[in-house]
Amino acid sequence: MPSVLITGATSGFGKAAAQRFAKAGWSLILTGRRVERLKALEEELSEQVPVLTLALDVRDSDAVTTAISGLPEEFLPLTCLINNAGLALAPQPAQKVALEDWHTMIDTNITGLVNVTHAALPLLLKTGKGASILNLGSVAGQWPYPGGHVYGASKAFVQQFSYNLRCDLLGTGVRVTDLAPGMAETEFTLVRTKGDQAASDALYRGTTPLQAEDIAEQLYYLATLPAHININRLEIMTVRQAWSAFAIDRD
Ligand code: NDP
Ligand code: 8X3
Repeated sequence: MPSVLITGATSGFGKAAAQRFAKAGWSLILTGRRVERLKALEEELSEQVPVLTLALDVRDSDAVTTAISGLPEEFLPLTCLINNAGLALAPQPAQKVALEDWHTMIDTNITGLVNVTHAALPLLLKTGKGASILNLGSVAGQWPYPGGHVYGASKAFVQQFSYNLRCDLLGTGVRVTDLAPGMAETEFTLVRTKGDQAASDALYRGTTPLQAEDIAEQLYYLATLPAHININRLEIMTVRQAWSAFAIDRD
């Protein structure tokens, strides 16, 4: 039975991915900070497949290394790592935001992702052919927009880190993908606005955002491609989102 390690499984893409991989019979290693949600997910899915939950903050490198290096044998070999835990904060212009929010994004989206990757690499290398690292990037990593500042930059890191990993992993059979979604309706905007449900509802109202299940389906697709195929970057948007014109400052 293949096993998948999903960071940020307590909500959104990570939770939907856990449900999707469970449906296909994969063993699940699920992480996140909110213990009650992890417990609920374990209760929901452990009737279908073996589930191991690890309450983890991805920013804590010691905790991450200890947990991943000590995975029980029954959850090995590790076939797929989904580096999904992440967040945006402070949608205001750069000159108006708190430095602490920038640090939190960098610590989570960059340092956290690197912590988990470093800890899981030995296990993925042991699996070799057919193993995958699926990193959640974003359209914001490629396309700038107002208020994107450190969030977009952190996702640009995810893209380049994914590409560079591919170079080093050449010959090992381990695949790496930067999966870059556009607007998707999860708790993402609630987190970004620090709990402003009205702002979150307003963003998604009157359009058709991607749903967490759409991304989960892509993750499952990527993880189960024939072993000789590596999709380097997969950018995905709702058909109701596109780019906009350059902004011009006029007198
Ligand atoms: P959600 O807010 O719904 O889920 C985010 C998940 O990340 C939660 O499970 C949360 O768990 C976890 N998380 C956040 N910080 C930490 C941390 N320090 N340690 C461990 N886990 C953490 O958002 P999405 O599902 O939308 O986002 C998932 C990923 O997809 C993110 O990387 C995001 O940047 C990216 N993305 C989202 C898009 C969108 O429009 N929704 C589009 C493109 C990319 P907990 O709080 O329990 O720790
Ligand atoms: C989040 C998607 O469109 O808000 O990564 O940048 S978007």
